[in-house]
Amino acid sequence: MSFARAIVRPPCATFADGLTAADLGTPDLALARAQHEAYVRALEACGLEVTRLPADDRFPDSTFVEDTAVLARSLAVLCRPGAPSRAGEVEAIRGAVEAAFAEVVAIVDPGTVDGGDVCEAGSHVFIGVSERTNDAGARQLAAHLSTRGLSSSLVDVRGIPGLLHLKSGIAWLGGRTLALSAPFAGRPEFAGWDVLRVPDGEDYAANAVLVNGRVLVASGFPRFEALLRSRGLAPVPLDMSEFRKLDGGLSCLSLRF
Ligand code: CIR
Repeated sequence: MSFARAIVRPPCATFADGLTAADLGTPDLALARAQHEAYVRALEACGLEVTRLPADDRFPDSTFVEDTAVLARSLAVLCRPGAPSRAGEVEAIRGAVEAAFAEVVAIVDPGTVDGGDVCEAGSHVFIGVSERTNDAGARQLAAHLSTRGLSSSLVDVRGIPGLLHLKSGIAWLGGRTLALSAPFAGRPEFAGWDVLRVPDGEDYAANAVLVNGRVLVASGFPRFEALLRSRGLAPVPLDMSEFRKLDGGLSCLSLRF
């Protein structure tokens, strides 16, 4: 799976009011914007054409665009975020998604889906059932994906301390390889996959993104980086400190397609 394009939205003036359960302090907006810019440059260095949407002060979490849509093959699925404060972000992204995809469908009531719960792994998609993505939403998404020949399976991630979304703890690294953080290691949902276990204490790094042969990964996790290298993968470390303060990972800053 290679990517040609990405959609991003820089952190807005109200960014520090975003939802968080992390106890890491208040994010610094100027630093977040600089980190976001470095992230965009990394996507461009991987060959992607990046559409930068304008910052949107109405929605503090609007820089986490990944949660608003699932882009799989030629299909775009608009999500229905589980957090009420984020509901309006979907309308705000709709135009950009419709400009790029001929077919756009949507998750509807009573379903809720956050894109951060959706992990594409080749022709299979893992869908997390979380505090944000409910069973109805996961099943609607699975039905939409099946129309594109994508199989899917549900992974219950509720009750895992400190974990917001499925992709906060797992990443697809190409082929049959998955990076799994401790809470996911050994779970039957991943039987038969080649597992790269994220070292203890480096769980945050699990939210890595494979982009055209390179792996964007949060900086500061040397053992995970070394593991990636040992598998012939090229890590691109990026400072995510300000996004982490809002429970945000690296994947959630872009929609890639
Ligand atoms: C939220 O709680 O919704 C945001 N503060 C963070 C969203 C992070 N999204 C993601 O990891 N996909």
